[in-house]
Amino acid sequence: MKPFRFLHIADLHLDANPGKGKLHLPAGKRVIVRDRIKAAMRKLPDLIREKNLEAVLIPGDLFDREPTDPDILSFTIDIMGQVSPVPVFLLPGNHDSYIPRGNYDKDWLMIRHGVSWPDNVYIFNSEEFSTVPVPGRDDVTITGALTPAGAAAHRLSKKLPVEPGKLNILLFHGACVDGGLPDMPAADPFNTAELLSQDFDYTALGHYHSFRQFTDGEGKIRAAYSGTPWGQNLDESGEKYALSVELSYDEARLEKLKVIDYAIRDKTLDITGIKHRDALMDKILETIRSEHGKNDIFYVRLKGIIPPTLSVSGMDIDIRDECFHLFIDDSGVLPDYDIDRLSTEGTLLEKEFIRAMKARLDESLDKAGILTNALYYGLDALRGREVTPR
Ligand SMILES: [Mn+2]
Repeated sequence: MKPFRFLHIADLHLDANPGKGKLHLPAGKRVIVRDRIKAAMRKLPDLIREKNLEAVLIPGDLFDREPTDPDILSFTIDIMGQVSPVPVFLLPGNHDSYIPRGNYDKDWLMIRHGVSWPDNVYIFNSEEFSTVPVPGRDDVTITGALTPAGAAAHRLSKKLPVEPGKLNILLFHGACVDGGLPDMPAADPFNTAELLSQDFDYTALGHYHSFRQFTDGEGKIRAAYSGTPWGQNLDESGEKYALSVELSYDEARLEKLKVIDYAIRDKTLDITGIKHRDALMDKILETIRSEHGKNDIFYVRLKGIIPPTLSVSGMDIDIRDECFHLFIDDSGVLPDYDIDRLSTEGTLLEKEFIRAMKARLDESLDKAGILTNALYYGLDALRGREVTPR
């Protein structure tokens, strides 16, 4: 039998607001990241042709939200049409549920926007598992079901039917609850044993945003999370992929495809011993250069003890030739105040403040972390330093 080759791409989260929150991406740069994601989308049809892929499998969260910006929706529909005649199997996720008058309501889209999903796109629209053939490949089936709203039972604890003598693939948007993955209970829970007890040759998983593969007792890859193909938030740092899968009865061969031209880099830097801003700047630039992605977004977490003369907040580093964006998180640094000495030789106010705070620390040891921070905030303020949250 000829192997079946397909693209597994999940959790694209189109129409999200990239860089919001901790990355502090300004509006102008967010537009650029959105454009980079669109450019990656535009390249997909050619990539699929070049790699001779026979189908596209999207197990959920193609869009970040409902309602989606109509222009992004129209753009996405256009791209999926360009993939034709290659079929696209689309499973709505927990971010882009199948709802009446929503992204996947074909009739409504036609009435509302005058565009709708092309014929090569098959959308799973029932909470019951259903199985469909792949056009042109009557030896391959695709099974899928919508993520039920609210807390769900372990639906993979029951064995789902497969068609003997065919390659059977499951699309599933759900949370693997064992194996040290982050707790994301908002979609169908399952555990590794339930997943591997199924008779599917491959399960294309969506929901988690990092790549992970599941191998059975014989060392055969039986399922994978492709992860999101592009990071948009701090918890999506590092390399991201879509998967090119070549599936036969004997094996699933996965190839990680980088489809985006940037990554989010989450770096921690111990700056103990750094004496002034110039040296700190060098150290940060050195970190950026060690990765050297001109389009990359850097989040640099500083930690350690710094001299009281060094104030990190408000520091402006020229990164034009280095990377796309840099945010410095200095919440992990402590100024090297000699508390003992200040408590006897500081200004009258410093001495009084340290005495009062130490008394509180002695009384409430359970709040030592908060009170120590308060002590440092107070000293920062008394010395005219900018007070930034730690
Ligand atoms: Mn999800």
